[in-house]
Amino acid sequence: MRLTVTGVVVRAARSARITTPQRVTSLSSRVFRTGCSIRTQSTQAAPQEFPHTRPHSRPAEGDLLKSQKSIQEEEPSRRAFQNRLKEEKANTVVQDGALSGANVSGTSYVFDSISNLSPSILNLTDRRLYDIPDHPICITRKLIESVFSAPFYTNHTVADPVSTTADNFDALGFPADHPGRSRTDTYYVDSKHVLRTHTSAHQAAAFSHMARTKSSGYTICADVYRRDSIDRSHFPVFHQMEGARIWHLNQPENRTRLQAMKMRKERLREDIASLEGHNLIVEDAPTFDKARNPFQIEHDEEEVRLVVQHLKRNFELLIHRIFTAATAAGVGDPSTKDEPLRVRWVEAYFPFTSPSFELEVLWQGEWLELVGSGVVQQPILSKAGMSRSIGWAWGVGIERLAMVLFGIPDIRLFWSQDPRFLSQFKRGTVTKYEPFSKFPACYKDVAFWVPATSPSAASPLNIPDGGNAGVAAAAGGDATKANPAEVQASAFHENDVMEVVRDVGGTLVEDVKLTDEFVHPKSGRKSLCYRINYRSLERTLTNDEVNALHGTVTERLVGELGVELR
Ligand code: FA5
Ligand code: MG
Repeated sequence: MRLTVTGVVVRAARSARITTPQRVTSLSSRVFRTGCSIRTQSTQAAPQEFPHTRPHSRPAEGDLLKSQKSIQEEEPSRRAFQNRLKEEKANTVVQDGALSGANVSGTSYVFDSISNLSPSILNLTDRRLYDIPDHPICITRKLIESVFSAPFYTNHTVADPVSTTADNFDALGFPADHPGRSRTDTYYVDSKHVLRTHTSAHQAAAFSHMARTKSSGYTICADVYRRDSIDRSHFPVFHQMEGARIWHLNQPENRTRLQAMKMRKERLREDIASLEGHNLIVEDAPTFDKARNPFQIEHDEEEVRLVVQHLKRNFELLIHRIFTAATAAGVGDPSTKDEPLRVRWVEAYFPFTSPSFELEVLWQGEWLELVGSGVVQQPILSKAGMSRSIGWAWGVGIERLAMVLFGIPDIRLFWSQDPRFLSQFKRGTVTKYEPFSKFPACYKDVAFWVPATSPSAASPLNIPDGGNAGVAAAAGGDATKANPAEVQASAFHENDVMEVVRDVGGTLVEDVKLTDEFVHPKSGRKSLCYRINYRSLERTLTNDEVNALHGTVTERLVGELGVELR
């Protein structure tokens, strides 16, 4: 079903200003703190830091499995090591005999049997690209904030990448066996802490703050981490922004609850009517399916329809702004620039929203998923002290928007420190990215027999094996993204191969593809062959350099994953 039709044509210009003024400038918002002390601060465009609300130093469950005696023996040296970590260089793995750990964002973590952080990922935890004014990630963040701004929204960022498993999974209703919890998909700092897999990890804290302040909405931007496949649109670190809007129930003493609900629906209608129009082509079917994507028992269906309508129209407005700015900057296929933009809402399933939706956009001939969203689960709002409120939340991938906005073809470029990349972007401005050169690729194959068990699959806490080769979308809650047609032996996970390659090759690897797979007819052993494409974005790699990298990859696959080379 098509709802809105009329194309928008914006003529190409070398550089287009973002069309909306940066309305965040007059924002007067609050900082969220442990306990209740709240710092009020007036800002000039800078969003608020959104710190953790829970203490970090909980005992690791792996330790609880050990005998009391061994804990007594180990405890003093463990504590001394933990103290020492505070003085160590931040974000590097420190080893001391049998103990290892790291200082991440000022907090010391001693690794346990669940930890699976690699040095290369730790090294990326303090880059804060969303805070560098002339960086495309920051420019895109500001553009989103200009649509979701005061007086309805306060805008925040969170620097500390570590989240408790309680915040990242439990508080959001992830079942114990959800594939998103798997060590093959998620980076565990220790058994109780992860590198956040999505910005929804901050929902509980944000909603509690909203309950205290009776505020109506927020955005939170942060870096998120997922063990994933390697190609031009996947990187183990990317950026998300979470947005939420809540309508509280105001019930004056002389009104019944029913009358108050009626007034709130009226307010919702007014809020929808006040949204700016747009002229995208929107496919929006099926909008609701009561069996697959149900209304919540606490909700009034008519009101949910209004909340969803507000969510969808508001997000469409953002997409309209982004694509208008991109087209004006001359980004995209010139042969289709006069055609109206097509977007579609499809059903999705998250443990923390119902009903849930994703928005996809037709970009260069393919449907590209931009955002996951839905009506917030009422128990989450109730737990935060808002049992009588209703609202929506969404989580958008900033790189996905930025690649479209600036025409950036490879996600690795966002991490480049090459001035030929960085000098192309200016705050508040959308410019078409001009590739400075394409350097030659160097392909290397590695073929091996898969072992019967793998390090990631073995977990004393029974954190599930992901079982979804190369698909880490489940770490954001969407379990339907896990691929049931598993091609690997169940104890072996492709993401472990990816992690070794990423750790050795870093941004010098463009992609890794499975090129051959077979099972030996007699022994039943499985063989896999991966093709690794080494290509720098900044220079030509020498043969010796690539051979050395590939040699290290091969050695580590054997040493760490127990594969047998063919
Ligand atoms: C989530 O992460 C949910 N937390 C979103 C959400 C928030 C739903 C609030 C409901 C309410 P998902 O895994 O689909 O969902 O990721 C959200 C968006 O992040 C995607 O639509 C996409 O734009 C982006 N994204 C996901 N994986 C990647 C990736 N590997 N690389 C780049 N962007 C990604
Ligand atoms: Mg998704």
